Amino acid sequence: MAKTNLSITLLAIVFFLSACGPRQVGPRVACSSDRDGDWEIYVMNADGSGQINLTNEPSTDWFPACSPDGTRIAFSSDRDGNWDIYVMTADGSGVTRLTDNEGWDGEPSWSPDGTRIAFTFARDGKPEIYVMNADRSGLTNLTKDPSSDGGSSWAPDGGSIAFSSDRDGDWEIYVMNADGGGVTRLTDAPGDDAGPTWCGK
Ligand SMILES: [Ca+2]
Ligand SMILES: [Ca+2]
Ligand SMILES: [Ca+2]
Ligand SMILES: [Ca+2]
Repeated sequence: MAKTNLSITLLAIVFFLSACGPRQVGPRVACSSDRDGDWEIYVMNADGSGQINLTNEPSTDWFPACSPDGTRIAFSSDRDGNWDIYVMTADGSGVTRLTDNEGWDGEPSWSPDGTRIAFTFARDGKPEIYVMNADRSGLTNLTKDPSSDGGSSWAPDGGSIAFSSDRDGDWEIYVMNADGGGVTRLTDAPGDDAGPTWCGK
């Protein structure tokens, strides 16, 4: 009887703890915040509830990008003394470093099928758009242009990538094939144009 009571008590504790924990309701929002004194990646429910610090690490953690299926989050961090791209599962576990180089790596963007990540890599102060497989293999420079290129955003059909570049003297929006070919300038405005993102499917 004592054993049965203990089991019931344990079950009640587990139920209580699960009921009190953050509840996930539908798609969540990931963001960066320095509310605890340094930048971290947070996630929250779409109504702002259940905010969780996923990185909880004293370095700067920025640029969260959720994989299309919501199971992984790519981000950029200087935790190893240099800005690199990392990926973790959506609960903050299993952090894996994907890049390991002297340059600045940031702004990750997932391919729609979740197999590749485009990002900005500034090797010698000359940012380029690179792509790699999500297992860090197959690193490829897509832009190979002496000007600054950054802010990549993968098209919903996976076939092209929008980005911004100052190659004509000021920042404009461009689109290229996912292999770096077929570069087309979309804007030609005198001011700076940046931060492209795709709307719709
Ligand atoms: Ca941090
Ligand atoms: Ca780096
Ligand atoms: Ca460049
Ligand atoms: Ca412009």
